[in-house]
Amino acid sequence: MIMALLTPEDLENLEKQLEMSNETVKRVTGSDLKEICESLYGTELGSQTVGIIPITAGNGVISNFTSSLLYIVEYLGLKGFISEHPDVTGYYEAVSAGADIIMMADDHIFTAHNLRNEKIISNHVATGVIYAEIASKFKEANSKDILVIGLGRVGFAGACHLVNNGFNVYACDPNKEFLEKAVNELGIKTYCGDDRKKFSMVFEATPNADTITEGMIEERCLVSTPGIPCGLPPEIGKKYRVDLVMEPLVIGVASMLHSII
Ligand code: PYL
Ligand code: MG
Repeated sequence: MIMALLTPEDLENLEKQLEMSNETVKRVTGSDLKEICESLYGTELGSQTVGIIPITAGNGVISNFTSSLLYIVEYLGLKGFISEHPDVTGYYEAVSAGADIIMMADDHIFTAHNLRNEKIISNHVATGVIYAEIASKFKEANSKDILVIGLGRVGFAGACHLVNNGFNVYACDPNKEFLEKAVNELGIKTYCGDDRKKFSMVFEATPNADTITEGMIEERCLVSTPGIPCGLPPEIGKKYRVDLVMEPLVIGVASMLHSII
């Protein structure tokens, strides 16, 4: 199953996208991204060096992917470098140069591996967990009910995290097998369009637009999504008091790094 791949356009103005989403996170949850990651994983980033390796497999290198990772690593206060060579040669180079953490991605897995403590994480798990966590910390929520849209690798990881943290998870996915797996393994409740139930917290993890409809959301609502394109139609965002936390890479990478320190 080919996962949705980032495009160079998705990664443009990363600093602006990060500033905007971090400001929203702080306003709607009371904590900023760093505080949320620190309390979520119980870790603080130190002065580790991250070796970033371009990978030519599959669709090949995304022009600004590794440079975006270097920006994020340094934004988070770590040291980083991009290996001169890609693939195996780059891996050998980065480890030999003393990298503490290796980051690299093919078309299926984007991983961060801490060579010092052996911890390893994938972007889809770390992203699902952090975006679900952000949705669940909405200060103005008046119940533990939370809607998860999309139960693929990212959505399932987020739903699992929310169930483990005692939230009433309602979820939907057009793929019946994904839905059944989540019901059987996580005990989530299924949500379908003709339910009258409305939510003030929504975690959306699909590669589709317009997955969020008026019938799903309270008048005041937080939508947290790594999904590209955005699942929230702009007219609905304007018509109701909806806050949106959405950003293509930084939030997911911050979660990855905090999870393996
Ligand atoms: C990690 C992102 C989040 C969403 N989709 C994932 C994606 O686009 N993965 C592909 C990343 C390919 C990177 C390429 C390079 O430049 O090294 N192999
Ligand atoms: Mg992200």
